[in-house]
Amino acid sequence: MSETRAGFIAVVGRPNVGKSTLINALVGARVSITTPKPQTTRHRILGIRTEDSVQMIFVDTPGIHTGGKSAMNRMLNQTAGDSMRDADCVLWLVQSNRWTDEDAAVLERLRTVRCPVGLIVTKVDLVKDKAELMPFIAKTGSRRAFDFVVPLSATKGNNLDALLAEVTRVLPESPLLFESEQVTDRGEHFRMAELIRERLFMSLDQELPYAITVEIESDEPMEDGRRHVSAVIWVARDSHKGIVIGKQGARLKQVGSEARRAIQADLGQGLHLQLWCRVKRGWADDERALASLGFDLPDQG
Ligand SMILES: Nc1nc2c(ncn2[C@@H]2O[C@H](COP(=O)(O)OP(=O)(O)OP(=O)(O)O)[C@@H](O)[C@H]2O)c(=O)[nH]1
Ligand SMILES: [Mg+2]
Repeated sequence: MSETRAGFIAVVGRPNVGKSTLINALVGARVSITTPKPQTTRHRILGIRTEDSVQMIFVDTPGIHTGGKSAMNRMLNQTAGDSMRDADCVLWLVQSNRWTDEDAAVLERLRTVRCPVGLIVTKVDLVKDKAELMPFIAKTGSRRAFDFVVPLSATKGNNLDALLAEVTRVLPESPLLFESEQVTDRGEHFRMAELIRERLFMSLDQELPYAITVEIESDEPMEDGRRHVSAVIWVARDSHKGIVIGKQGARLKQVGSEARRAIQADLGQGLHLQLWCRVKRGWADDERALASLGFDLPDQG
């Protein structure tokens, strides 16, 4: 019998460094939503890549951040921390030539990690003169001991092979843990809700209310073969409802049609999508409300 390797690779870093984009590129499927805005990812999401005898189970995590004191902020940071603790390997992402206090906070969290840690310098395509990257990579690489350092661009696909080779090297011998065709652990309704939230985040500018979550309320087959899906966009304040709905419902309508197209592409099936916006006051500050909306609350110890 041939030897197989498999393991969990936690992908961590401050918000917006490119964690989800990298995992999607490595898995070759859009398993996690991405936007130009920080705090896009809110859950632990697996992206699975299987090649012959090696299975890499990438764990997407919420960006570790310092601002924000709500129950949701605590939950996001804790989810990221737990994923690191349970991993066989950790990839710490830092954006090219950009070091912030939040990166320093993540570095602090890495102190207790005992498994192999790789430093991944992301978005190298944004630096025109590559010589300018060298001092940054050297400086960041000296901040702790790393098992490997890989600068790459997920959007351009540069140097992903180097990362895959390093991860393969450090993964433990293990039977494969998922079916080889499976690319994520998340089901259809989760992905639908995420695609709606992605379109909403893209549509909202600076006025973005972070306390938005989406819940699939019903999903019924229609006579014409399509599916009828009804989803609720939960906001935390009355004033946010107007922002989400937009002038004469324009934003909700546009988000609805963009999300419908994205979901149809994911499902490969026609869809009728109905969106509602409702207020659940202060849900992001309330752990019970978070749990009822499908957030996995960390153990309280
Ligand atoms: N130019 C460039 N942009 C990138 C690259 N990787 C990611 N981005 C962009 O960076 C932004 C953030 O990417 P995400 O993948 O959502 O970042 P994240 O770390 O998952 O963010 P959170 O989920 O909020 O913690 C998006 O606009 C991406 O398109 C890259 O290699 N090059
Ligand atoms: Mg993300």
